[in-house]
Amino acid sequence: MRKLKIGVICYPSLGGSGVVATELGIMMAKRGHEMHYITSSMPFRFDEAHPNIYFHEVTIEGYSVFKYPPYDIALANRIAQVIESEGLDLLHVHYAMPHAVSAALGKDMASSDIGIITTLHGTDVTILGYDPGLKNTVRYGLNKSTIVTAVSESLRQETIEIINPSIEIRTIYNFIDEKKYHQVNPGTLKSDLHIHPDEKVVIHISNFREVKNIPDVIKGFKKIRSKIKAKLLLIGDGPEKQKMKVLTRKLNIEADVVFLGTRADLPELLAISDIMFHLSEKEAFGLVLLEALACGVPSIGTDIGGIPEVIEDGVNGFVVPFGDIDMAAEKGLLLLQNKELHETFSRNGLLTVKGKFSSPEIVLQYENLYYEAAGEK
Ligand code: GMT
Repeated sequence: MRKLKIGVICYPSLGGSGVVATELGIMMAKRGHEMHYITSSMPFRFDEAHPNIYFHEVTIEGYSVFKYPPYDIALANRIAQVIESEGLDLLHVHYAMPHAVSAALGKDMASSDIGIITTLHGTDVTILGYDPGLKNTVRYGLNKSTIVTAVSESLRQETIEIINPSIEIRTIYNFIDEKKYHQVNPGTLKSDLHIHPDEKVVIHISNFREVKNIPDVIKGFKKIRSKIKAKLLLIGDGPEKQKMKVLTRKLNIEADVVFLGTRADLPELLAISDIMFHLSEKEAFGLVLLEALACGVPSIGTDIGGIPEVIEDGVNGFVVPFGDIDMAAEKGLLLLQNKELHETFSRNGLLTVKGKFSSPEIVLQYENLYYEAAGEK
């Protein structure tokens, strides 16, 4: 089939939706499609040149008449320009707000009839969809799309319940780059971090926002630490970080909690970790859970959103009720103290990634949608 020209709109900075948008773009570009990113800055994975990937910057002047510079309108304007200058076949929008609305507007400005695919990632529905000031706009963006996808079945259902769009929503799971996320040799990393070879390691990776519920991670770890020697690695950065540092001091476990900030060596950090704690209050998918599975690390996650679709309870990890710190610690200890069970879960996790979340399969699902949105199916 002919190769397509696809305009991609996403948040280019670190974040799960940006990771998925850029990984998908890299894989599509390798399949010969032209990927045109229309974003406020260069997406973070594109620091090295990739053939077939182009960047069209959205800029906006801060005129004094604007209380808020209208980024959404500037984005629509740039989308219209790129539709015309590059002869795009379709747009793929990641995260509905404001991208789906800007895409619809840009398409209209260009008097174009190209298809728009909108992929919902999570809080664009599970937080913004509940906001009366935005709900109609989210619904409008979805109804103006040609195809809408959600990254989990749970998000698909919640979108129907909350937004009630007139368009069908299809589930396409997230994926990871298996060439990056697999079991690697961490070298001397464990000792470099001053962790004794006999100490167990619990890891949590997130953007340190309130929905990640990091206090439960720290409190659950404290319960584990009261039974065995262990360290908690907290990876990432965000608004809750300072409060979490205060909490570890208050709980008197600061010697065993290591804040490492944002790191590029996640496969190595996962290689020295025994389990992941991911006890979110909201989570449409949980990309880090998939990264952990691919590196052989079982997770303890909450029964929230799409988490139970990634963690198969009692098979590749454990799912516990949200807020149940005792059970999170208990399940964590079960894995940390039972080598055979840990090995079984770790093996099962690798099979989950190969089966349900295989990147070639998922990229094909998106490619089929691309042809459908371009009117070629
Ligand atoms: O919705 C967000 O909080 C931001 C978004 C992002 O850009 O990282 O995260 C969501 O999308 C990820 C990729 O699809 C999912 O893995 C995350 O579960 C989801 N976050 C939430 O639902 C809180």
